[in-house]
Amino acid sequence: MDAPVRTTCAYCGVGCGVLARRIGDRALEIAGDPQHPANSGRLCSKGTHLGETVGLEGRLLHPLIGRAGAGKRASWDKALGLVSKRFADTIRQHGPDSVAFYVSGQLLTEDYYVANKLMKGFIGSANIDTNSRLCMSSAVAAQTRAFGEDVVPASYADLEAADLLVLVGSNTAWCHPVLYQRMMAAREERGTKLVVIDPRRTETAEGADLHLPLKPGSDVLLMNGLLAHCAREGLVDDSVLSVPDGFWEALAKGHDLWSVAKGCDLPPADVQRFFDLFAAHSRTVTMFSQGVNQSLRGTDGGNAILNLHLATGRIGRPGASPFSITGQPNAMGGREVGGLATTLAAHRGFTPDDCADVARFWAAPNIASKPGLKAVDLFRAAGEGRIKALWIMATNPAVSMPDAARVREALADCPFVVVSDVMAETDTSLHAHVRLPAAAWGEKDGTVTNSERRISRQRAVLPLPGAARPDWWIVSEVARRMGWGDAFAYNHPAEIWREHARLTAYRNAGARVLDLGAHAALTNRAYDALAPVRWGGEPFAAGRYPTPDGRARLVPVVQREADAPLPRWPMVLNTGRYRDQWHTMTRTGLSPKLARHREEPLVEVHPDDAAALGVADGGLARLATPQGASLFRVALADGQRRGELFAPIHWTDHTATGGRTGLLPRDGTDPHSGQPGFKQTPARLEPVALGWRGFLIRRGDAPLPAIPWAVRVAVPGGVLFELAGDGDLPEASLPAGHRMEASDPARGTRRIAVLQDGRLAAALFVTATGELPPRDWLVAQLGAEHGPLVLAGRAPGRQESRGPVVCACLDVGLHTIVAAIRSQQLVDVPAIGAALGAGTNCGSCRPALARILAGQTLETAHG
Ligand SMILES: Nc1nc2c(c(=O)[nH]1)N[C@H]1C(S)=C(S)[C@@H](COP(=O)(O)OP(=O)(O)OC[C@H]3O[C@@H](n4cnc5c(=O)[nH]c(N)nc54)[C@H](O)[C@@H]3O)O[C@H]1N2
Ligand SMILES: Nc1nc2c(c(=O)[nH]1)N[C@H]1C(S)=C(S)[C@@H](COP(=O)(O)OP(=O)(O)OC[C@H]3O[C@@H](n4cnc5c(=O)[nH]c(N)nc54)[C@H](O)[C@@H]3O)O[C@H]1N2
Ligand code: SF4
Ligand SMILES: [Mo]
Repeated sequence: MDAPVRTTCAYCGVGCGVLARRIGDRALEIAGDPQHPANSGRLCSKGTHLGETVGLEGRLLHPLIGRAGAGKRASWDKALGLVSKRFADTIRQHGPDSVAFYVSGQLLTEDYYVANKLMKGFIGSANIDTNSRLCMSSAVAAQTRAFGEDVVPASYADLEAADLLVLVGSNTAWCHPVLYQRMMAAREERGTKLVVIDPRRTETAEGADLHLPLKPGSDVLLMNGLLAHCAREGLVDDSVLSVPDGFWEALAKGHDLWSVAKGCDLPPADVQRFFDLFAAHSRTVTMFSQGVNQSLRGTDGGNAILNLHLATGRIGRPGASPFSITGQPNAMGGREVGGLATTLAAHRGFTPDDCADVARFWAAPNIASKPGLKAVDLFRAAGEGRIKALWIMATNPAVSMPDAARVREALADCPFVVVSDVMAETDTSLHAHVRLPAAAWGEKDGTVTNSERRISRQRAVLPLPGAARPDWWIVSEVARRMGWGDAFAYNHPAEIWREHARLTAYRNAGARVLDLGAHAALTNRAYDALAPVRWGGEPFAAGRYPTPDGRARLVPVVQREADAPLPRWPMVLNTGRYRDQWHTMTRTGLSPKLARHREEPLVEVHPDDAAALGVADGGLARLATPQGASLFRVALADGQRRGELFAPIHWTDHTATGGRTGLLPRDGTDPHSGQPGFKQTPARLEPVALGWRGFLIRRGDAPLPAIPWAVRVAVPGGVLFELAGDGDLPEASLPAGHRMEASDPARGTRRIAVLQDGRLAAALFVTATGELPPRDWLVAQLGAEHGPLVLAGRAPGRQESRGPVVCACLDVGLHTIVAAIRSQQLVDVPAIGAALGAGTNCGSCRPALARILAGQTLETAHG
């Protein structure tokens, strides 16, 4: 058996260390790396099930030329030749600003560095932006305004040393689960207080000492109110800060407790409790994420938090820091190399000195001299014909950009689109003239930087399949063919790493915190063996900041009024993530275990709103915004505020006919950062009644049936489609074989099973008004010998359904858990673990178990 390889998780910005052992051709055994400082051996559900996502199904294994459908396999030489020729021709005819790259926080630092160097130093435009624009750019802008450089001051150890944790717009329990576990462990030990600020009562909020379900977009007011309170209480010291004239006078106005509570739509007593907790605990970490960033006031929201920490001295000390947490595995590395259109490279901007330095270092013939187009503007420019050649790497903008239908039109109209991806068919690659097969997680080799600035190696465990190649290689080969071979003559990622390290140190002399000079001479062996290492240390411990006068700056920010509700769009749509899916599901969607947590895209709505609108729990509804509309399954959620809806971002054309959240958000952006305000879009919800509902399961794969509601769910050995429609059944999705049928016209029920060689190959069950059996048993029968009895849809004899899966690792369902709590009188999460195993592996479901327990306790108390 192969020895395990030390690498890092493919997913979130926690950056957990993973031990991956190859077992057979394309299979991996996954464990948390006990030596990695981010996770000390822990993994969440997504990390735990990485092994289920490394198969070759759906992979892009060869370059393809021609738009989807007409895509023809081509050699690398031909594909690279075409890409370089079309880019060179376009630049010659229309200038460097007529081309663009749109890249991703899921590239490795080496990939990112090479792409940035090609665009900004050689093509001569800064039209390279990244999906981090949709994710981190408001935090980047806020930190740059306050500190003079985009530096995250905090470390994970601060979360454990704090006495008070304030989570603002972060569903940590689902989105950064291992950090959440670390926080919970520290809390157990030292009684850390936890405040969660989020309009929704998430599982994160459920575990908190105080949850403030504020009015969406009112974070600036709340944080300003807290700072005004601190000023009144004598808790601020601005003697070492740079403070604009009139800062405190302006803050003193309109920030009394009552005005703040009213403006945030919160009970004044809760706001007071928050203020008192903050005043009482100087070791405070305020962690903020997309609830702050993805707002039309995201940069101001970030600065309101930074002001608070700077003015109360809660920064640069153990357990006291603001903490903008990153989303993607290498969002931070992308910022370091300069992958945003608004930075040049290595934390430098576009001053003449910066441009001259970087040009000299790269021996660059065409250094960019001004910022390029930010993501939303970039796709707008493509739609208007100003971008004529576009290369998209490791991101799926046809789904993840706001107003995605407009983005699709722009892609369709763009004369030349290149997509580098690991999957053959994504909603974006459908529009590509050239598709380039990239090496995937487990095959690629390089570095990533996590939320606490810790650089870790990702290492290859599996061989490159087909013609797949690392992204840095692909970009370098294009650069070479465009005539810049000398500057892109890389043979190993270590060469790129050393160059990046040298650039960060080049003419730095303490001007920028980012200085990787110590790595400039790393040998290839040392690079291969590189242990996780943090850059920057505790950068602000001495109170010096990378600003001209060495002082951090308080930035005056005011709460902008919310837009008046639009008459036809009375509700507000909030969007975000599910615990067990990653973005557009191109990888996590392959895992049957991960599919179990939330199989379908739900729109969550407050029960009172649902009653008023006439939408029923479990029914379908049409969610519409001025940008578009899509069907969703309705879930009543009393953790939603009245008037607000929540929908997940994960489903695509490939995975569902409904649930298409990407089509809905408006493309307005924050004025400082250009980050879209994904969390607040005017919307409305209407009930939809369809004639029948059902499901289809089959061995192997099949295209998504083209009916109003069809959702693809990965199951072992095949696929499950959840269905609803009006007209004909999607019988074309059934494979050939021996068909057996049963129907009950009174209920409008039809059941079809298909046998191949006596074994169950597929089943289609639909009903107009009746019940459908749980899917588990039938799924487990795929490939088993059966006769007509299989049409019963359940095992002979009475069988309890285990209900929706709560613990994905040990496959434990809600009904099983509730039954055990009642019959065995289980009183806490460890007791559930001891009885059923649930929550004992990765631990991601522990917040859900706590919630179920609380519900049971409530029921007992009431009845
Ligand atoms: N399971 C999973 N984990 C992930 C990802 C994934 O796809 N799946 N993606 C990763 C990435 S790239 C990112 S960026 C992170 C994102 O991690 P998070 O930011 O934690 O996730 P989101 O669900 O986008 O949004 C967080 C919360 O912001 C709240 N919110 C909405 N509006 C407001 C507001 O006005 N004020 C406040 N205070 N809160 C508000 C939402 O209700 C939501 O609960 O997750 C990372 N981790
Ligand atoms: N409505 C709404 N929209 C959002 C958000 C939201 O909260 N609400 N969040 C935004 C945020 S924070 C983010 S980060 C984005 C994420 O959105 P995207 O970046 O569009 O989502 P992913 O599905 O992660 O896309 C990554 C793509 O890269 C491919 N890929 C994976 N590994 C590699 C590799 O090594 N090389 C190459 N070349 N390709 C690879 C995958 O197959 C996939 O197609 O979504 C944004 N969009
Ligand atoms: S918390 Fe989960 S998804 Fe994030 S890096 Fe760790 S294992 Fe991966
Ligand atoms: Mo993100």
